[in-house]
Amino acid sequence: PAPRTILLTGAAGGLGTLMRSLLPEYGYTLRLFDVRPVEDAPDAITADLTDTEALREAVRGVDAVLHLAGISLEAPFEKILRSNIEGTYNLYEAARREGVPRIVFASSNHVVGFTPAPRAGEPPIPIDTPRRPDTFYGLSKSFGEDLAQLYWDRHGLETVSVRIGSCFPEPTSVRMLSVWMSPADGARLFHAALTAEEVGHTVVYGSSANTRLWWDLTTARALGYEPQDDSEPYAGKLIAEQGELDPENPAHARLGGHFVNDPPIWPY
Ligand code: NAI
Ligand code: 15L
Repeated sequence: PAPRTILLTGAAGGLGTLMRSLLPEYGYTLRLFDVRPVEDAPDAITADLTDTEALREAVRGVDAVLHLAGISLEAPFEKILRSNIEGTYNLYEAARREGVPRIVFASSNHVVGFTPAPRAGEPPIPIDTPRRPDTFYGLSKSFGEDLAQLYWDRHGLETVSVRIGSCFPEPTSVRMLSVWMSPADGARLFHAALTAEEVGHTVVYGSSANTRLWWDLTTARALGYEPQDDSEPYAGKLIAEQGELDPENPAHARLGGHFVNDPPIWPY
């Protein structure tokens, strides 16, 4: 049967807020979870991913989890370890114990962030390209994908890991023209990931059907995802303001953009 009741973790965040407004149209009832209070949602569960009891209760009886909670940018390793690595483990363990059959995991393009972006005429980056995390953040998402594989192989808990590009209302950089996922396409993709049959552990890139797309959407389309949007209408204005991407600039030349060379915020 199609999943109906979904636990949405990270419900107070940017993507969580977008999905709170878009996913109910697909017929889902959302249970909300975040360490921060969720605006206008008095029933939301306010708890940390380290709170294993709260997680057990939160997942009890749901048909699936859309796991968006976590640190969404680079941060000191200790923080990433707690929220993204241990936090995601705690969620999977709660789901396994409560018999939740499927998790849709918000992975990230930063799992493969050091991969050179394809130049014009080169083929898109395949989903099985070697992982090259660009940050501790990307490394934590790589861990999440492996955790998902383990829980599928050992416990039959299914996951779709979505390596999201940039999901914001509009693209705001020239790089984002290549990696943008419109919120409406995000909801389409999460819906496909929640409802496709027999996904085992499937890894997909998450973006719209951008003219300048850098990666291959075959595995996403195989779930039934049909993107409707393209960043191209934003190209003229963004390129006029920011210039074309410079292949000599590492922050332009690799999938992860500025994540690949932002100044380290951790002490070496
Ligand atoms: P965000 O930072 O706006 O939201 C993340 C939410 O998770 C926040 O509301 C935060 O309070 C919550 N959270 C963080 N640590 C927590 C913990 N220990 N326990 C409970 N809740 C915790 O990020 P955004 O943009 O909404 O992203 C959502 C997810 O999608 C993140 O996992 C992010 O890594 C991933 N993602 C997002 C992309 C995007 O374009 N928005 C791109 C690639 C991945
Ligand atoms: C991510 O993983 C971040 O969570 C998001 O805030 C964006 O920076 C996005 O990647 C991106 O690569 O643009």
